[in-house]
Amino acid sequence: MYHLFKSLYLHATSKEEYSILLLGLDNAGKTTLLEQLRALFSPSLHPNLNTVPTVGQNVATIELPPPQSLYLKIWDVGGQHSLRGLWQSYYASCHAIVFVIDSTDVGDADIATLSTEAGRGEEMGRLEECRAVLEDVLQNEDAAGVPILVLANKQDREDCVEVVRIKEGLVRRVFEGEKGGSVRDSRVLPCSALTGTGVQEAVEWLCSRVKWNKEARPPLMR
Ligand code: G3D
Ligand code: MG
Repeated sequence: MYHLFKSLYLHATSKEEYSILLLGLDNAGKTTLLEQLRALFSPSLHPNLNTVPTVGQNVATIELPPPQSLYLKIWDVGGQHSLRGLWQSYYASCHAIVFVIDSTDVGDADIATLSTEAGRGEEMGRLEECRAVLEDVLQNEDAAGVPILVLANKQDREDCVEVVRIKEGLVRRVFEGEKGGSVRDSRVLPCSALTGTGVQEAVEWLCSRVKWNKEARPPLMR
């Protein structure tokens, strides 16, 4: 009887927890986004927006009030080239991926303008690097079927490329290209991790998609 009541109690008081993986090139704004999320959902905290390049990982758990009533555990695992090998180990246990793009550092964001020779020999441009890294994520078997939110970050800056160009010129072409991997839930949204604009919308999309996909990737209960 005790065990029955205990499990009923735990069931009534526990919430679903979903893991979200923040990926993207270094300097895209992942750590700033993590700090902004932490502050948005714990109003007593002031965001620490003075980020330093991430070595290792940062993690934050945010609690969403009703109607969502769930936890998001957000992993920022660093985007420098040397750290990207670590991403693989997070794929199998994540429920959604956020791919952060620096909208001021992708040229004209049109991968059709890249020559096929680009990236071989000479150092890769940032647009080429962004495409290659996004393709790697999409092609990884452990990340198959995981919803992906692409954030066109730094939209507060005057020199940013607008979201529609990033969506049409880069993201759609990668998703529909031969290295686009399997069909999956995805969305491209504009945001500014620094000012917080668009962050709430990003969280709403993530909550709805991880719930939608919960049979394929069940949450932890805590
Ligand atoms: P990363 O974790 O992806 O490597 P960071 O990126 O979060 O460390 O951010 C890299 C730089 O971009 C930081 O500037 C940060 O303030 C800036 N940044 C991040 N998001 C935004 C944004 O939405 N708008 C603007 N204008 N800047 C942003 P510094 O100068 O500290 O290197
Ligand atoms: Mg960082």
